[in-house]
Amino acid sequence: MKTIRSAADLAINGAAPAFAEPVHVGRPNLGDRDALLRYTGEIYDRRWLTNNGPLVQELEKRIAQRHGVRHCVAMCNGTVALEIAIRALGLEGEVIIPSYTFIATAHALHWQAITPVFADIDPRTHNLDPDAVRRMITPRTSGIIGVHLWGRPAPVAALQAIADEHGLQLMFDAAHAFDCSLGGTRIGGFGRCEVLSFHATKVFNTFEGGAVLTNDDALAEAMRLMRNFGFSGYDNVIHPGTNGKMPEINAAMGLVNLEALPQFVARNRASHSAYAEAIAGIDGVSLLAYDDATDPNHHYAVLEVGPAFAAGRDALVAALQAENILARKYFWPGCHRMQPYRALFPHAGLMLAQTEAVSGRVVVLPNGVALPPGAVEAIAAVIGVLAGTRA
Ligand code: T4K
Repeated sequence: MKTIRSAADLAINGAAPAFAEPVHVGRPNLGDRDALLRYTGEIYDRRWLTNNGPLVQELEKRIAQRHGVRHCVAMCNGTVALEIAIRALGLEGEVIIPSYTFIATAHALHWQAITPVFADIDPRTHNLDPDAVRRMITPRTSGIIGVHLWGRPAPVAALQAIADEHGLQLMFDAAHAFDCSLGGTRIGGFGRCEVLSFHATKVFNTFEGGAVLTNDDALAEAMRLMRNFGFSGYDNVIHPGTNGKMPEINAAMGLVNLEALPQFVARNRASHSAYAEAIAGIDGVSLLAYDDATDPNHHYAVLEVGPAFAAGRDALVAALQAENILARKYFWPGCHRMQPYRALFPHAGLMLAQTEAVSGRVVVLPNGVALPPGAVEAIAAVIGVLAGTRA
């Protein structure tokens, strides 16, 4: 691989890119190929492909155990899991969420004619600021959806206190937080329920997939009905519903990846430390650190580009992408600046100063088991050259 020491070595200035193949942020973590093929053989032999099959049930059991909750209701993806959880909780009117999240958090509400109301974040954690949440409560507010962004738990106790005080439902979008803990407690049991995503790009994937975790028996029962058209046995529909079922092949992938999860997390942790070390001493950039009370999966390596980095965040992303390092500006520019929310709430930004500031300075760097050798060093070298701190 080329050595990057000065501006002349950069692909934006005409040099060859550092990588011939793209280096992705969301390159899937993949467990044992043969194990997946064995499960596939079993699925063929059983001729049972979906509709609450045995592999889905096994995966649900293991994920519920792992997260210390009574119920895991597996779904076809995280967005449908959010939609079903929102509906099962009876949310309506307005629901407070961060704007600094993946667009699915907002869309899952809007899709059901519920208004997402965006509250600002704490710039230190990138999660909802409880004081900002309080400011957005109106007589139409029915609930709050906290997001455990980057796998860092949202301020669950403060949000629960607000929910209790105002008679609101509280649930969490835990799409990033598989296997993450707060004060020794795994996420899954906070609020009324928590929603996981098992998308290909997540630390733990089932190709596509998701789940709702809850300790509420009645809620779990309602969501099981809702994900299967409301069927209770043959020919008997007792509840409104949709098709949110997870197929068996997805559950097979999940069982395989669950075995390999400790290796995935260990690799993430190691590359996170390597990034921190490699960029230490470069002016104007820092890697988002985790609090001591949290045990994260380290899946997202989140770089913050401050005002002292004269070249600016966007120039850095362009320089990395020219090297075939596909760093991402997650979650720029914030949901409130995307449609339909931009048109619906043209002045939302006035209440979202920290969201606008944070989304303007973040770059998510490639991570995961597919991170190629030399990537961390090459990325740090590009950052160093642009910062002007390396000759
Ligand atoms: N809530 C939150 C907070 C979320 O972050 C998400 C999903 C959800 C809810 C909804 O859960 P799901 O319904 O998705 O289960 C990606 C993912 O599609 C999305 O699942 C994820 N968040 C989001 C953070 O990232 P994009 O639009 O950035 O995807 P895309 O196609 O640009 O892929 C990302 C990178 O990964 C690319 O560089 C390509 C690479 N990649 C992707 C796939 C699918 C691979 O190398 N291999 C692959 O198979 O949204």
